[in-house]
Amino acid sequence: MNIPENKLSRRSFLSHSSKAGIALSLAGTGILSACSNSANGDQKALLATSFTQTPLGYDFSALAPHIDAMTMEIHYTKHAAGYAKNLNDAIGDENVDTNKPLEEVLANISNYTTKMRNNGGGHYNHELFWKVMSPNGGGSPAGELSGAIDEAFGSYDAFVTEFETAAKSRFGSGWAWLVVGEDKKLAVGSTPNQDNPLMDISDFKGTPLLGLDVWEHAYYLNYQNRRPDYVSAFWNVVDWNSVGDRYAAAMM
Ligand code: MN3
Repeated sequence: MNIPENKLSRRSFLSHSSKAGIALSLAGTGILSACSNSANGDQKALLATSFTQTPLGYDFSALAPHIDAMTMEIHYTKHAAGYAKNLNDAIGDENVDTNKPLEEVLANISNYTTKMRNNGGGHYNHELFWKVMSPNGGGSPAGELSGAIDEAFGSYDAFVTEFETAAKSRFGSGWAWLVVGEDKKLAVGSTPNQDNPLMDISDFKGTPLLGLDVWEHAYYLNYQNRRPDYVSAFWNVVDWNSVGDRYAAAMM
């Protein structure tokens, strides 16, 4: 493989592709697997989500006191497991090729049923949520992500304020997001229900780096009606290494 030519062609390809479609297009054409031994392929694979639940990388109690053990257990084993099960029913009913990543379905979700939209979104959103949290989380972003946050929002504190506003002001159930937009710049927004920024029907689009579940089931046992307290506590468990890795992959 001629490395410089490969990099050049990838760059040219990426510059003409939508962010949300990159990993999908690569996976779908076999380019991703062809480059599976390269750092580029490994990084892109970070943004691909499977159709089944990934085991949690930590104990249900590991995020306490910020997110309590019972909330985590019910959230993972009941709510998220339900989305995964219903998604698998839907992919059978609607003949989805599961050799392609879930992201490809989400990017074309207008062609599928409401069941696919709700459960495909629900599964993707939770898989991301578990990955961007860690018992060793907290602190603040480093490296290129830190610089990009400063550039997009003015400062880390300004980003936090904007993200918290998105999370607190989402009426009813939904998610707050940090994404890389099609312009390669960071943006904050929110989506209703189990929609997400990968979906073609979404008003807010991009490649998700960080997502916060603001459905009541995510916080009610510990925080009751105090969503703002839950949103503030979230920063103590954010895994900025994971978010930074996603940023690097999304910018390729
Ligand atoms: Mn949830």
